[in-house]
Amino acid sequence: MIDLYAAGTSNGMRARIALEECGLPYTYHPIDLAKGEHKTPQFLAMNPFGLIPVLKDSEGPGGKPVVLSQSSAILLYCAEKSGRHQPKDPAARPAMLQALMQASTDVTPMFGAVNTALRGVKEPHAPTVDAFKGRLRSMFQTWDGILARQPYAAGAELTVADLSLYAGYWRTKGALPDLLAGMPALERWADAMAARPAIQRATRV
Ligand SMILES: N[C@@H](CCC(=O)N[C@@H](CS)C(=O)NCC(=O)O)C(=O)O
Repeated sequence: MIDLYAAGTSNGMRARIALEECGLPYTYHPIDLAKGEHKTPQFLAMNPFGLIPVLKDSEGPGGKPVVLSQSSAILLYCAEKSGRHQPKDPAARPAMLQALMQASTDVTPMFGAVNTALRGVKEPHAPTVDAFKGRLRSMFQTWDGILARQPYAAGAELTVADLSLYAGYWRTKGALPDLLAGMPALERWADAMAARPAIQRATRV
């Protein structure tokens, strides 16, 4: 049995997309961040950093229970458990890891920086907001160029890197759609991702 404790953020969505795309049955436990449900003693016992998402699997490797945080760790865990969304050819794995890390550790935190600078403070500092927005837009522009040359984030096949990137794209599209204007290849890729039944189930929040 798998339980996912998450919210409708980019990192939370990454974990949810992972479970849906990997076809792993799970129970979703929405965590209300505004109410501080991620700071309760019960939650901190699962993740002492007090951050979502957290996955609990009662039947991990060797039949042993697993408690796992970090959305990209959850993504890779689901891919390994299901055998899905990792390149068959080991030679394609470095490109997958590179694309995965860019999406997870560059795009999503930069979205978080924009969000914090824009909405997390009483009086947003316009030059800071613009600088973070510029960096985020530039990352998506680079992805637009990459996706104009190849169908998926890491090359010819859909991998966990696409699932990670889509979580960041989905969150940005919802909050800052103007930032993604004029990126036709990225949009084509995102439309194809959004049409996937597993993605539709995950993003139905
Ligand atoms: N690197 C972590 C980041 C987790 C994270 O920052 N989670 C956010 C939501 S996207 C959170 O729980 N924020 C609540 C808080 O900061 O109090 C991951 O990929 O899971």
